[in-house]
Amino acid sequence: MKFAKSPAGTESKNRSAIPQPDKKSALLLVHLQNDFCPGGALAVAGGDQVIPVANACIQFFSREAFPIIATRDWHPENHCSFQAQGGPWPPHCVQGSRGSQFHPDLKMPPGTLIVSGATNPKKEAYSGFDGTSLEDRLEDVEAKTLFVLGLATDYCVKQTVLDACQRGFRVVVLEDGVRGIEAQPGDSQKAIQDMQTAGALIAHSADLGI
Ligand code: VGL
Ligand code: ZN
Repeated sequence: MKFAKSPAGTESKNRSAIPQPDKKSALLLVHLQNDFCPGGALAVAGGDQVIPVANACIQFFSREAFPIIATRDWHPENHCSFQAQGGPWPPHCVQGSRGSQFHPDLKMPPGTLIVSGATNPKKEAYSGFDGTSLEDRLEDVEAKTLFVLGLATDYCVKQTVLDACQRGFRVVVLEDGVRGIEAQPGDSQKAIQDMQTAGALIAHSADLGI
């Protein structure tokens, strides 16, 4: 296995051995949808800033023909997480709406596997594994290592990463490719720590030579 050099000053716990993508890797893009970007219904500050990072990773994985999977938050209009139903969130990512579409600058190649989540009106599901075919898709492509980026750090990225760690995947979170909702200041940093504690490696896209 090759190891990437970290840029000076970025070394920290778990940063010592960032694996490089190989054919047993998958790129997992979490919720790069309009509603989580500025102007969207549940906008994450700087959410659109992860799109260039995603595109660089996509280019790398496509060139090598390594698998790319995009999850999308895909709610029915009466989803229990919406305030009208007593939930915490404004309506967002309603199936088929403009807000539910992937960000227009995202260069998603043909062949990207799309996994839709949180489709049951009665159940919130932050993890991409919850009630979806994500684990089967990852088995199909024989992925062992997941490179994860997307929105939002403190909800769906975190839960997806924790579930992936629990399922035995090696997980690399690309820190420059995630942004959080920050319902409470510090939530994103705490989420990064929780993911690291669960065994995820925290890296920067530059660590991959991307
Ligand atoms: C998300 C809140 C509600 C997320 C989705 O993608 O992190 N957060 N729905
Ligand atoms: Zn949602």
